[in-house]
This record gives sequence, structure tokens and C-alpha cells, in this order.
Amino acid sequence: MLITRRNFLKTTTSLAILNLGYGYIPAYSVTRGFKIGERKETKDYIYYELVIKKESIKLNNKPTTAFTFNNNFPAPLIRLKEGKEAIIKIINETDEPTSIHWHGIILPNEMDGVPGVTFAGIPPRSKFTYKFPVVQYGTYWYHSHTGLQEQLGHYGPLIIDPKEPEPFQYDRDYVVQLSDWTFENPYDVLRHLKLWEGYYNYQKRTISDFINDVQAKGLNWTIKERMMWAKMRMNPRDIADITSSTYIYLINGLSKEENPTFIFKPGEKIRLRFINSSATTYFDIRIPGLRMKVIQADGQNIQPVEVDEFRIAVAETYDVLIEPKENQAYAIFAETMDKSGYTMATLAPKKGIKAILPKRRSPVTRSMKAMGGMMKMNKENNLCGNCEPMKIPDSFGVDAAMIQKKPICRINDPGVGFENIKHKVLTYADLKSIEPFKVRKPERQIDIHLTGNMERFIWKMYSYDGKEWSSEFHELIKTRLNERVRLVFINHTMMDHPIHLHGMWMYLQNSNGEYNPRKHTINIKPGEKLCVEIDNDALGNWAFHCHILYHMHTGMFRVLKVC
Ligand SMILES: [Cu+2]
Repeated sequence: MLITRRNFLKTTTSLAILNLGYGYIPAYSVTRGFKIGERKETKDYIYYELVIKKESIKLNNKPTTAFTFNNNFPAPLIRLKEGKEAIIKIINETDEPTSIHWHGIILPNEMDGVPGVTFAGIPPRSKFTYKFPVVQYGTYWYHSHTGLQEQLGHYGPLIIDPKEPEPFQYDRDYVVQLSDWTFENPYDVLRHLKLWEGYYNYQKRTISDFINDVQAKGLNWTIKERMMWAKMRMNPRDIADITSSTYIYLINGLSKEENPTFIFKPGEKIRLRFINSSATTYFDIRIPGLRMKVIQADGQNIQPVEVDEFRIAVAETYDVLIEPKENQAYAIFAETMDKSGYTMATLAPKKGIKAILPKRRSPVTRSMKAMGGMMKMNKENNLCGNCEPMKIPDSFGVDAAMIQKKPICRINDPGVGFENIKHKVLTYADLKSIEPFKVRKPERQIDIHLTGNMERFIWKMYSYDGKEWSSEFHELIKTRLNERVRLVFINHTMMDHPIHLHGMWMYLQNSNGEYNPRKHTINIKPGEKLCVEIDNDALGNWAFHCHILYHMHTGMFRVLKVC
């Protein structure tokens, strides 16, 4: 039986009612906003069919072209069940090859959906059926792994309902999928970045910033600081490659002007499933007036942490519980990490209300301190455990504009821009798994050096296994089946990089022993060293890359081969 949305809602547990809260906004023949995919469910499997097209849509009343799924933008929610097989048929009705990667999902290698790594892709005007056992629970997403398609709306949310009862309760369940949208052709965006990395950065410091700094910190300091940045050929306001000068930001496919709205009754407990499906944008999330209890990170239950704000890197997910008590509208406020832009949704007792815009923060400058070991060392902490790179070379040639000779552990540092924020912001040090995992001694270490040359827009992941260095896509990083390997990431660049490993969990080494959390995407801050461990328990070639789309596309992409 095909399950209609109404039936589907009835069949979900009473605790998990997916209440949409807003209608679809029609644009030409395409519907807009969050939608639940139609499915067929038996006792053994769950079946979906997705028809992918490229169609004209209107975003903020501006005509543009996007990937649509079953005539909707963005792609619909796919809801699977732990223990049941997933069968998902993709019908590519576009004139270009495409693919779908199930982000964060543990599955057989040939179902991972990476053209050139795990399969040949889905040719134009053809079909492909994904089939895999579902062996996990949680909040995830799916997206194209072909070219720059992801920037054009080729993504959707994916929820897996657990076999066991959840360790928390809630009355409403909402997906909050964040993304960035440009009206430019993504290949033009890439060309602009290659021409001049600062192309989209309109926040460059001005002469009045200079005068302010001289007044506050003295002429000597100011000149010295400016010279340091000039020598590194970087601008301290380059926090993000691409800013709101070309982007608008969406929640569930809707702009802030379209006011995506989530309904609640005062006193209810609400689960918000945040998914960052942006091509390049990190968001800082807060709901002024409410604390958020973080209960899941990258789909995995964690010991609840109460926060006022959290930063979500590209491709990460965080689930939070909130309990709005007042009969008023609240803003779900998502400011970009560089503070060049924002988007917003309204949490309200009824439709037709828009929350008051929270006070925005000023543009972020990367301080010398935020660059870690470059200048004065941050206070070193020992939360990263035994996490030392084997070797730091003097140069990576043209591939690296700078080298971090002394990378530091920044695991309890919420990141750039939070230096003067007084309230509680989530850090990786706060993440503790609910379920204990067996502690294994790593048999081997592989260092992963993240390098960049901003001027040429070259990004690389150098690997070093104690013997050999390599950095190219075709040079496989090899591991043996079931060997425990420690990966030491060193970020030599001034940008954050969200590193994603396909097919296997990365156990974040944050000094919580058997409660170290596991993630599919790990953000590495500038100047940071950070360790994860992997079990290499899945045979095959697995994509291993930065999830900033334009970094991946220009070289920050490796393949890990488990054999
Ligand atoms: Cu990157």
C-alpha cells in the first residue's frame, strides 16, 4: 500500500508527530518547502521512488533553476527504520549524470553513491535502485556527489527511526534543514574563487578599522598585525569563501522572507533536527529566550548538553530539545559564521506570526590568537589525548601558503567569533556518547595534513603513514580490514574544514574514554590538531573529503581503501 502523508502521520508513534506547520508555496509547477516522501512499507523493507528533474522555480520571487525531487524543492524527507531494508529507486529525468550519496549511513560500498569511487553514477535519463540494510538510527541527509549539483538544491533530509525506544521524549518533531543558495551558476562561483579568493568578501577591513585599532591597541601593534597578514597573503576577514554577497540562506527550502514556521503549544517538548546541507556555509544557531538540550550529534545519541548556542559545520547534524513555555513567537536564528548573513524561522503558537529579528553580530575577524600556534600560543589543554603528528614538513610547495609548526588542541574552543560571547556555546569537548564503545589501542597512525593556497584556490589533504606522503585523489590511503587506525588531522590553513569519511564512523578522541562520541563529519579549526580513530570494519574504497563543496572539487578529496 502506498502510504499517503495523512496515513503516514497516523502510523508514526504518538511521540513523534511530524507536524508541518506551514503549507507549500507553489512556484510554476513545482512545490516548495518541506515535504514527506511517499513510500511503501512492508515488514521487511521500505520503498521510495524519487524522480529527479531540473526545473524553473521562484525563490524570493526571482526565477531560477534547481534540482527538484518529485516536483518539489528541496528533496522530500525519507524516513527509514533501523532493521528494515531500504529500497530507493532513483529516476534521473535530467540531461546530466547524477548520483545520491546517503550521508553518514553505514552501507555496502557499492550503495554509497560516489561516481568514480563506488559506482559509475546514474547516467542522464536513466534509473538506479539503491538497496541496503539499515543498521543504525538517527538524523541524516542525502545529496548528490556529482559535480557541483549539491549547490543547486540536490539534497534532502533522511531520518531513521530506532529499533529500541529513544532515551528522551518529545511532543513534536521538526526537521530544520539549512542550506545556502546562489542565483549564479556554481561553476561561475568556482571560477570567481579561482580568479580571486576574496571575490565574495565585501567585509574587508577599512581605514576606519585601522584608526580604531591604532586608538585601541597602539600604532606599533596595528602595523605589526597588518604586516603579518600581508605576509601571509591573507585577509583576516576571510572566514568563509563565499558570503551573503551572492548567497541567500534557506530553512527547509524557504527563505527568511517566506518565514518558515513551526507550530507549538506552550509547555510542549519539541525536537528540532538541524541538518546543515549547505555547500559552504557554517551557521551559528540560537533561539533567544530558550536553552537547547543537545541530544544527538551526527545521528548518534549523546549525553544531553544544555547550550545557548551551537555552531553547525557543513554536513553535520545536531538534534536538540526545547521547551517553550510562553505563548509567544520565538526566532530560530541561524547566523553565518562570518556574520555576513543569516536566515531565520519562527517558532509560534499559531501561523501568520513572524518572530522579532534578534540582534545581529558584527563581522568576524580572525585574530592572531584564533590562528593558534602562529603567534602567541593559546593555552594548551590536554583534552585531545595522545594526539601528536609524526612529522611536520617545512613546506608543501605551492600547495600550502603557510605551515602550522605547532598545531594545538582546540577541542574545547567553540571557534572563531565566539571569543567574547558569554553564554554557553557547544564544543566538541561536550560530546559524550550515551552508549559506551569498546576502547581499542590503535595499531597504526596516519596523519592527515589539511593544506591550502588561498590565492590559487588549491586545497589538499596530504596523508603520511610514517613512511610515505601522498596527496592526490588517485593515490589511495590504504588500511587493513578491522585494524584500528588513529587519524591525526592537522589544519595548516586559516579556514575551518568539515572532514567527512564515508562508510565508517570516526571516533572523536575527546578524552571521554569509552564514551568518546562517533561522528561522520568532523570540523577541524585553523591551526588545530585533532584525533579520531577508525575501525576499518567495511571493505572497499571510501570517499574521504572536505565537505565544503568547492574545496572538495578543487582537491581536498582522498579515497581510503580498506582491504
Ligand atoms: Cu575545506
